[in-house]
Amino acid sequence: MKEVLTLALLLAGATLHAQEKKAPVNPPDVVETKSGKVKIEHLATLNEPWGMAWLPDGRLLITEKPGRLRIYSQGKLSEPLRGLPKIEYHGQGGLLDVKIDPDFSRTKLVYFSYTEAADQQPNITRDIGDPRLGKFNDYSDAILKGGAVARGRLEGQEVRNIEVIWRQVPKTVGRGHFGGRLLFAPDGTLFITSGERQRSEPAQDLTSNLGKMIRINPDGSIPKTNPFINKKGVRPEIWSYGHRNPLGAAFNPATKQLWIHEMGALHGDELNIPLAGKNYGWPVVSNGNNYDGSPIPAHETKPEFAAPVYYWHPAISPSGLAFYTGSLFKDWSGNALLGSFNSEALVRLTLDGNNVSSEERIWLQRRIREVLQAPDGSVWLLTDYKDGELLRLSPVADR
Ligand SMILES: [Ca+2]
Repeated sequence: MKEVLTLALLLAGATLHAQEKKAPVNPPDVVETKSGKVKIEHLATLNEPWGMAWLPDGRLLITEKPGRLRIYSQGKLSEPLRGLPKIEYHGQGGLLDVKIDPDFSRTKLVYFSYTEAADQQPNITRDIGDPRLGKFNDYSDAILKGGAVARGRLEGQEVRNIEVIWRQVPKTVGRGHFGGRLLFAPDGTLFITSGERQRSEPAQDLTSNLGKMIRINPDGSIPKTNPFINKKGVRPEIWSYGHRNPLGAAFNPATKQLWIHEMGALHGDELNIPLAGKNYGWPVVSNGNNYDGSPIPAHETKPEFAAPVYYWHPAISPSGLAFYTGSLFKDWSGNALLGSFNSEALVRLTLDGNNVSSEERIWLQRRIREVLQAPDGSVWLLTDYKDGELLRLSPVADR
């Protein structure tokens, strides 16, 4: 009987994993918002697009999770660029974010995050379960792997001289939560969001770099101003810890501070301002519960952990974050824009200092993976599907 139950659970997990979210058939091309009508233009179709970055000449780098990096320019997508390392594409893992060097015009360096398999694979057949993950336990994936960040020179249709500048430690089997967003700070250091690989506890373990905000120099060395640089037994690239799976990071231009959001478990998605050396509480505290329904103490009960500035219950499952600084959307100046899977929306937050004063969910009927402001002030989005979209949002002109 017990074996039957185990098999049933395995099958349930496998079925869930195989269920792909279908892209909507006739999504809207104009939506009504609090600040007028917004036009949605479909620019290109991509296979699970994840991250994008502008090149100085106006072309756009876009990643596809299965392991392709393309350039979108003048209405066309390029063939995949050559030269990328071997990428382990499975579940939430694959080719993730892309950014260009702050000094790109001189260095031609592009940075990308991805999932890599370990050279030596363990002799096991499947992952070990964690009841707290409930239906999100994925027993089908036995590859030992972890997130990595590499850089290389962009030359024509090729990325050359690839060097790996950071790796998640330790590599683990199965599950998701790689994090993987990249963000250059105004001082030239590189922030990386590192998820806790659905293992929870590593987020509090300072000998591991899982469940952390990471800060390194572009060559992979450690900035001397990092909070744990000289602390014995602590990984020096850690900026802040106690994070779950952050998939959005941006600098707030009003305060010059780093903002991130992170996925909660069963609800409790968070908006955080990660300060050097601070502990953000996962998995000890959360404003949500585990997927099996077991409770987690709320942030308010343990003030020793830094609380989120805002949270979502029920969850929106945020991915992608940008602060709007353009002039095309006149009412959006200084607002935080987030993509959302669950609510199939662009989420617009109006801020009052570090507080969220209002929230608007612009229902696009699509799971939004990434948000990027274009040089002309339009807002470009990626959607999270096998046949995902590159979208351009702009205001419908007054008549
Ligand atoms: Ca937290």
